Amino acid sequence: MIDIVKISEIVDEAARTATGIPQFSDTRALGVDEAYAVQSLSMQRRYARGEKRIGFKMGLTSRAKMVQMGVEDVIIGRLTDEMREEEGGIISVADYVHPRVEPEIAFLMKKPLSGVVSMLEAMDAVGAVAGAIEIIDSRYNAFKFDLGDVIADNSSSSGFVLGNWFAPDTDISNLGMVLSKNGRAMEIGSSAAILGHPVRSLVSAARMVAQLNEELKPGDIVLAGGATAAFAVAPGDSILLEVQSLGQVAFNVGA
Ligand code: 0L1
Ligand code: MG
Repeated sequence: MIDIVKISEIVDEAARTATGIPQFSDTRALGVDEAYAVQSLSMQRRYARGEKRIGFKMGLTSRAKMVQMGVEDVIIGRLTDEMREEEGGIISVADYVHPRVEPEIAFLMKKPLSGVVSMLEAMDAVGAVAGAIEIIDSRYNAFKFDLGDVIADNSSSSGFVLGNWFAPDTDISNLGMVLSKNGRAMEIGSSAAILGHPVRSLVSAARMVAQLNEELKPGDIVLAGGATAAFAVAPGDSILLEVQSLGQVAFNVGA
């Protein structure tokens, strides 16, 4: 029988110490429900150490990533206060196993939201929107995992940087996004690549938190998912995201 508690300890310790581990699917693949149970237990360990739950991230939100993983639905992970990195600051790669960055749209919730909701109901619960850079980091060696592995590993949730908040009625349906490294554009995309409209990702988040017996609360941050492929960062890199209508988000990478 699979030991959910033991696996949650292993993924939590890998995240805490930024140490790569073998994927569990090499020996016994985790089902989706088992993987979310592992994620919940590993998050309980973080909360017990004093980290605060501050929201959620959505993953596999682009068609390309779904096809790559052979899945039909998005995945969800939890955000804590310790994952937030300072805009304009320096992140330390020592805090990550092998960090990658991707351009995102973030929502700041002003009302509770959970269950099956429409896009209009979802937007009515949003207090502000922002450009954001997610710093994903799989704890699995060589970034290799199956669906159960990645869900168990908090859906690669590891760090994020937020830009300035803008009014919730800002049109975010099709915003140009350019993610650059050291002054060179590495990924160019549109917010429309996030499930066709980033608010669809918030609708999915509401459905999925309800399945986890949670809800989106006022003050929660929701990262809607990557608009392009992610790329690796290394010490010395300067990362800049420019989002049409939402300004810039930047940080530097240190040892
Ligand atoms: O945020 C994401 O879409 C990443 C989800 C997990 C897959 C990965 O780490 O690439
Ligand atoms: Mg992401």
